[in-house]
Amino acid sequence: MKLSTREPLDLQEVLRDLEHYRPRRKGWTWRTPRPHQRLGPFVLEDTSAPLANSVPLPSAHSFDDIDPQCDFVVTTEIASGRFEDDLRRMRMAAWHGADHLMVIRTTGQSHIDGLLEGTPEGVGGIPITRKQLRATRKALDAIEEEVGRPINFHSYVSGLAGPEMAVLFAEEGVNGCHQDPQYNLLYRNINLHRSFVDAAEAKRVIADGGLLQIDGAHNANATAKQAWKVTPELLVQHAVNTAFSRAVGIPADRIALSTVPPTAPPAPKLRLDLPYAVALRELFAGYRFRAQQNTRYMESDTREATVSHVLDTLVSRLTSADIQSTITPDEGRNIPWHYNNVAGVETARQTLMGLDGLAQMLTLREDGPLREGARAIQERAVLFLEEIVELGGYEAAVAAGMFVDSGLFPERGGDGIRRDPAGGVGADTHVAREPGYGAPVCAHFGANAYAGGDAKPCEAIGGCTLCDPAKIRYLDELDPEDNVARRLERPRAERAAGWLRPEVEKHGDGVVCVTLFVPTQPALGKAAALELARRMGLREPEVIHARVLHPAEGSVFEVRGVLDQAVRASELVVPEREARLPHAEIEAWARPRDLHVVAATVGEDEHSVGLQEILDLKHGGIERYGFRCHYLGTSVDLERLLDAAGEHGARIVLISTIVTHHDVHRELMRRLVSLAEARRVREDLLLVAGGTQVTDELARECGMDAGFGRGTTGQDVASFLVRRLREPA
Ligand code: Z97
Repeated sequence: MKLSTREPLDLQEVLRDLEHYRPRRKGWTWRTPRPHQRLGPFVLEDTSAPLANSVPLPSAHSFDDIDPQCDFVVTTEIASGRFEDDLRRMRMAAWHGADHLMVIRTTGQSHIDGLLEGTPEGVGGIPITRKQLRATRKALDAIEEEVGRPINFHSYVSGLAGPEMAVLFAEEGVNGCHQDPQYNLLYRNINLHRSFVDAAEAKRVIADGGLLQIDGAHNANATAKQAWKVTPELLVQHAVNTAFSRAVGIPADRIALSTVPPTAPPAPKLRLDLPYAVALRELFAGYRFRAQQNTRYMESDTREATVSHVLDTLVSRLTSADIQSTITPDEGRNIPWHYNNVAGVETARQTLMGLDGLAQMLTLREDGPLREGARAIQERAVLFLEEIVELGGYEAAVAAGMFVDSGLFPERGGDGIRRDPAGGVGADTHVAREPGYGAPVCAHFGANAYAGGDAKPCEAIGGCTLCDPAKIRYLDELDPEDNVARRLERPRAERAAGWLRPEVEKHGDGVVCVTLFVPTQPALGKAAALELARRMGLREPEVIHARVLHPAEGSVFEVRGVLDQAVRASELVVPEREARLPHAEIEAWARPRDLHVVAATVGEDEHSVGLQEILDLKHGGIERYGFRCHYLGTSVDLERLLDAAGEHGARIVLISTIVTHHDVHRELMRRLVSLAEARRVREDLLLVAGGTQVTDELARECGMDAGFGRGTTGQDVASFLVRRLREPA
């Protein structure tokens, strides 16, 4: 399957002949570091190989459109509920720099003691099935070719069906997974013995399959009442899972410790988070770190979340991270939408590029509060381990509620999670192996009658599914209604008919979000915002974010609602942008003609940078083609502008108007046109306006000859001028 950058992902093509699809590669891939990389006007230090296709950061327009890629792998977590919609989002995220795509699974799947098949719809994530994994891997194989960088695909192996999931992942080319028996026990109340027995088997498969394993310690941050106080325990949780994983055979560089800076401002974030980050990286040197972003204290303010994420990323850069995992800044509202996944990824890469080369300029102090704080956390972790031993071991500690207790150990809050080692989901389901037990498969933990000697264990059956994929049984769909083919009927019909609807998550869901400021007290303002949204025609309006600006003066609301409208592509008028003329052609025509231009920002507008870029030789403006530019300055009176045009014999008048209060930009354009008419010079002049909110349509509506908005270059303006001036009169 090959993608065209100009075409949407063809889901029919993804689904075609999946039965025979095999992943192109297996195992985890890191980025290729490229220190001292020269890109555009800069030399960058902490970067990796560039992408073949991508969308650069917005400010890149000012820097030759460079799109440096940081040295960390960047994750985004996707949770739409329909895998076919996840795929489109994955493609967008990959273009924005994500190369670790995690899918959250549907609620409750970790309690299902076996595998699911087909492509049912999920809640809060997708059911993980063979078909869903295979289709996703197939799409990602094509997407990684499109962006020119390997993409790691990831989901969860914890849960009751852990070993089965691990085998499925290894068979289908999933590259990374979460696996941590403590997660089962603490957060899903799955039986302790069952969880650890399963974990041994699952970890063995993960080791042989070359998958990267991420642990689950971060969940204590997310669950504890006071997340910054569980830091000693987090070190213990990492130690338990890491030691277990090593004992089973996962190499250190395939073990990633999942870590979250535990606080958010107004907490003194770096003062608390940095010593913890240092303590962790010191104790676990040689392992990989998956730095995740803090969600514990996030509410619904995406701006606030973004600032916390930037600080989290700073902690990563100041210490280390192999993976910078991003959470959408709207996680607190439970609506991770397409563009919020992209926003999370962009926050990470923008921050990391901004911090490029930091380690060459700063070192963390080896004395003072950082060292003392790190040391204190490490000492408390050792005390924690000693107490576990004193209590009689891990089972006893869990039974005593030692974990996820919000006291800063050895203080205790008495609110830890208690589990009965003999209880929980799946209690008594583990069976002791008989002497002589055997399994004719290659990835298997512990005693196996088939292992030993030179032959592979699976030779007894002529190959296991990991050695001979032809043995894999592929089930297509089990449910005639709840499947991807059914769900695609409407999108396919709509696409064929050229209908376009807004969406945030699922094809054509119609969801839009409007921002309103209402000038009254909060409760009344909220009621007004909802009613106004209804009057805009939005169904099921819901306030997803509110922020008081002043208790009496007003609040700002973000309202989500469904816009039940579709437009037909064929009925839309897309203004055609004329291609730029080549530099040489513009110059050959303009230079010999000695054309004068008068230019100014008008009204009371002091924003002159944009206009100067259009004019100045040094910015590649129109002077380079031989236009004789007379720049009159800022806030210039319109009469004076026309006087100057007369004095210089100018054919061309360029005005720039950025300010739009009271529609002053329209007003100025209209007044210029009527003044020129009153002086009977309108026919002799080309009147051109520019500004961030100016469009060609708007300028012409106001009687100007042309308008230019954001992103315009001197070449654009010069192309227009030459085309118009060389037209026969
Ligand atoms: C993450 N941001 O890092 P279920 N196993 C482990 C986990 O941490 C999780 C699951 C399984 C988060 C997203 C939190 N972690 C979610 C070690 C979940 C998921 O299907 O929800 O029971 O398992 O991944």
